[in-house]
Amino acid sequence: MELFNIRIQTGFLVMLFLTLFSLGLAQESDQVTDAIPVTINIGEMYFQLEGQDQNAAISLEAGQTYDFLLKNLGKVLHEVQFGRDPNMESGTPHDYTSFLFEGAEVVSVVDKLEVISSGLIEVKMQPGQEMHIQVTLPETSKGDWEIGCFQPGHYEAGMHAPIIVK
Ligand SMILES: [Cu+2]
Repeated sequence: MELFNIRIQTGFLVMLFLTLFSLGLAQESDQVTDAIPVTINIGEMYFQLEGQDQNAAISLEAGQTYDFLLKNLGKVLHEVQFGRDPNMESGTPHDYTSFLFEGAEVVSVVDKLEVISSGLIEVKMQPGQEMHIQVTLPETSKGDWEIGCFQPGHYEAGMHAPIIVK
């Protein structure tokens, strides 16, 4: 099974820390303690916050640090992208053309593996997988965005939700 599949923004890792460390240590880091936790459940064909409808809008604040916990509760592989303006060149939506975390330091944590990257394009998640994405939203990120899945047919089937950054 594919454990961890992340595409980052710039095509290279500005800082690559493939560090094994205990979950206890991870929870003591500033990134986690200062961050606002946001759990996003993922399934066919939705993104859903606790207490909200499927694919309901997600409100965030620029300058704030978030610890997104992504959970694939579905039965199939899903993709997670935070961005806007899907590329329609091929006639069907294929990846966003701009990305919410562009230029931001993104800490991706899966089990005991932590990767620090500049920006983030997509994450692929197998059924049952969970991961954390810790990021401070840039002040320049104010506006309307989306979270979406570009596995074949999923975006068209409605697998995207608005993200409003204030
Ligand atoms: Cu999907």
